[in-house]
Amino acid sequence: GPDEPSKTMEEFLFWKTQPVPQFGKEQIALKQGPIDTTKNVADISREPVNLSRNIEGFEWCTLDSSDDAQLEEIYTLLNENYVEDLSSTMRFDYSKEFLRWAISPPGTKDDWQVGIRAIVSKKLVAFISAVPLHLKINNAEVNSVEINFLCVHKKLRSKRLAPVLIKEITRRVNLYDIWQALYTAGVVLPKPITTTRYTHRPLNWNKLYDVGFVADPEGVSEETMKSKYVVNKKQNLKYVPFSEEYYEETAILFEQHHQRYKLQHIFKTKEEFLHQFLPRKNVLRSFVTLNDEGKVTDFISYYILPFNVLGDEDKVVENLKVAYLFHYCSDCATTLDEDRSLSARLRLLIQDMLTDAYYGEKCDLFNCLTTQDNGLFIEKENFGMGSGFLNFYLFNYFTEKINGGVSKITKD
Ligand code: NHW
Repeated sequence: GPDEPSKTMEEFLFWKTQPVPQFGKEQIALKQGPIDTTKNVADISREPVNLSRNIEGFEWCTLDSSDDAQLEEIYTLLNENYVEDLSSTMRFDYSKEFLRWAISPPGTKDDWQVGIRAIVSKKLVAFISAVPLHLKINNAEVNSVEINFLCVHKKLRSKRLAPVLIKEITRRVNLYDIWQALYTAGVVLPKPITTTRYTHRPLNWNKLYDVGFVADPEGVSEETMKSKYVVNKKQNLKYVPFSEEYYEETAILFEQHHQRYKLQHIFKTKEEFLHQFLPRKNVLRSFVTLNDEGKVTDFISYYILPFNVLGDEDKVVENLKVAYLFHYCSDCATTLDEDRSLSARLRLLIQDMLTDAYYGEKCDLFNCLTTQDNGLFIEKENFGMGSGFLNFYLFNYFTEKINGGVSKITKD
C-alpha cells in the first residue's frame, strides 16, 4: 500500500535512533502523548551539530528571508533542487513571495531558517526551516513546530546531510523548550500518522495535455475530455475578499468547523490568523461569503504554487500554474438545518474557486488533498486521483493512526 515502507526498520539508520513510532512495533501502554520526556533545555547543546564528519569545506549559516538577497538564495536552491515527481518531469517552483509567507509567520525565531554554505564560495547548498505551530490532536493541544523545505543540493546527495540538518533544527527548536514537530513527505518514513492523496482537477486541458500531465483515455475524444472539464464562467455565490474586518466572525466559524477534525491547526492570535489568511498577490486567494444580514457564512482559500516542467538535462521547458485548496470553513458544517448540507455547500464553493482560479488567476490545474471534508466533492467536481501521496508525521509524539479528519496544515 501507499504507506508501506521500502525497507525494514533496521535499515532506517537515522530514523531508528529518533523518537518516532517504529514499523513493526506496537507502542506499549501509550495511547497518546510524547515519546521521549526525559530532556530539558539545560541538556541541549549550545554548539551546532558537527558538519565536517559528513563534508569538508562547508559551514552552518542562519538565513533571514526578510532580506531580499537571502530570500533569492533560498529560492534558487529550492527552484533547482527541491521536490520532483516520481519521473523527474516536474519540480515545485515555490515563488519568493510564497516562501516568505510560508517560512516567516508571527512567532518564528531568527535561527529557524538553517542553511549550509560552501566556506569559500559562500554558495548555499542545503536548507531546512521551522515555524511555530499549535496543534490539536484528538483534543490535546500540542505546542510544536512545522518543519518544511528540507533540501540538499543535487551534487551533495547521499552524504547523510539530511540527518545532520534534522538534528540541527531539532537542537535549535529544543532550545526554545519545544519538543514536538509536524512534517509531511511523499516518502514513507517511520511512521505516518495518516496518509493522504493528491487529487487533480484539470482547468486548462490543452496545456496539461501538451506537457504530458494528462492524456486522453483510450477511445475518448479530446472534445469529450475538454467538455468534461469546462469551468463555469459565473460564480454561484457572492464573495468578498477576506479582510481584517471579518476576522472575529471567521475565526469563530473556523474553530467550529474544525472540531470535525482529529488533527487540527489552531490559531492562538489574530496576528497568526491574518498572516495565514489575508489575500496575497500571486500567493493566496481567500474569500468570505455573507448572508443577507451581512453575517459571514463561509470562508475559503487556495494558494498558488507553480510547477516547472523539465525537459532534457533538467531544462525548464514550461511552467504550470497550480492552485491548491487550502483551509475553508462553513456554517453548514455545524447547522442542524437539513436543507443546508455541507456537501451541497462545498460543491458550490469549490466550483466558484475553480472559476476564480481559471478565469481570474489563469491557473492550469486545481489540486486538493483527500484531507478535510474534501471527500464530499472530489468525485463530483471531477478531481481525479493522482499518483502522489502525502504522509503526515509527528516527531516525538505518539497517537493512534488517524483515518480521515485532518485539516490542511502544510503548504505542499
Ligand atoms: S518533504 C520534502 C523533502 N525534500 C525533498 O524531497 C527535496 C529533494 N530531495 C532532497 O533535497 C517536506 C534530498 O533528497 C533530501 C534527502 C534532503 C530529502 N524527510 O542526506 P541523506 C519536508 O521538508 C532520510 C525526512 O543521505 P539525501 C519535511 C532517509 O530516510 N527524512 O539523503 C522534512 C535517510 O534516513 P534513514 C528523509 O537524499 C521533515 C536519510 O534521510 C527525507 O542526500 C524532516 C538519508 O539522508 C524526508 N523528506 O537527502 C524531519 N528524505 O533513517 C523533521 C530522506 O532511512 C523532523 N530522508 O537512514 C522533526 C525535527 C524537528 C523536531 C523539533 C522538536
